[in-house]
Amino acid sequence: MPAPLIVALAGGVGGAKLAEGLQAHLGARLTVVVNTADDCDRHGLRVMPDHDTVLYTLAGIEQAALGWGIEGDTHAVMNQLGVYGEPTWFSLGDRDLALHIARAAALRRGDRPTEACLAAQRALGLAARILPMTDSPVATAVETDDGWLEFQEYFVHRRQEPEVRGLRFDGLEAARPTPEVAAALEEATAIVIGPSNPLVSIGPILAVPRMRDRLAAARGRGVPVAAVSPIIGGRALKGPADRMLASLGHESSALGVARLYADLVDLFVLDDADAELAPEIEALGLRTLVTDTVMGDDASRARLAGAVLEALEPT
Ligand code: FO1
Repeated sequence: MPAPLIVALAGGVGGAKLAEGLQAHLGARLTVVVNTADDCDRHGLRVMPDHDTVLYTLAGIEQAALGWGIEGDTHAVMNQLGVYGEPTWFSLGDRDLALHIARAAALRRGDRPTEACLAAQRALGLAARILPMTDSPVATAVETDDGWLEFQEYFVHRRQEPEVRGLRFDGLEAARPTPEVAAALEEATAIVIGPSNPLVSIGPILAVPRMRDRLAAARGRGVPVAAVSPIIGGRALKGPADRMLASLGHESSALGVARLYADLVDLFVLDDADAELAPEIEALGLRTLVTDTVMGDDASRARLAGAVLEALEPT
């Protein structure tokens, strides 16, 4: 029995919490493939919110109350940027800015985003590895009644208030999984889709050309794939996933998410609160694991991760 090599797909906060639980069990045997379609240029620096949220969470330094940024960070630079007339609605802490400055320097030296991100992970002493889904620029655009908005303009500046009528992932056609992502999926003994937004966090990862083929090839080799519902009792614990599912014509429920992943996964993990949906999810051809999926602290992150890993072990 080969030692487990788990690949998790994650977006922001929810996926990062499960990734931390998985890292507690797996250490260096965990690779997290993160969405890069939320990435944006701020003040001339490349910010990678989903990578950085997972990075700080796996390093144990994330802002506990918000899930992103660094706990206890200061904002002297942001305040001074405001003095110079720079926009300050996308709030970057001083220590967070150090990552963006170091990464911008690495990119200018010709490093790929993957290489720059791996260097930051080594510097913070991470056991697990985080891989951007692609090294090509991909940007989510959100269609609203006010027209198309850049993702962070929608998510942060407009506080996710506009109803989402459509999504676009600009740059996707030219994107490919990085060699590191391709190799990780080749070597994986199991794959876990984290409880992130299925449309704008997991969706872009799955939409990278060849990514679904590589996931299907892994399943064809008998590699089990699980997905953890980001929707509990019809609601997202954080973020706009519930409203976005509804406004884009899907059911905002664990069953609605299971339908999105039905052709990709073997096991669907849903919360005790949604136990009555299990039969309909199993009717899609999926195994189900009904458990407590709320990750309020490190112990509950590790517990959920352990339950998922156990359910993925070959019977
Ligand atoms: N989210 C906010 O709601 N307000 C912010 O000012 C903000 C700043 C920010 C800075 C760096 C970073 O990595 C993430 C940040 N986020 C902020 C969260 C970010 O918009 C979301 O985590 C993702 O884009 C969605 O998953």
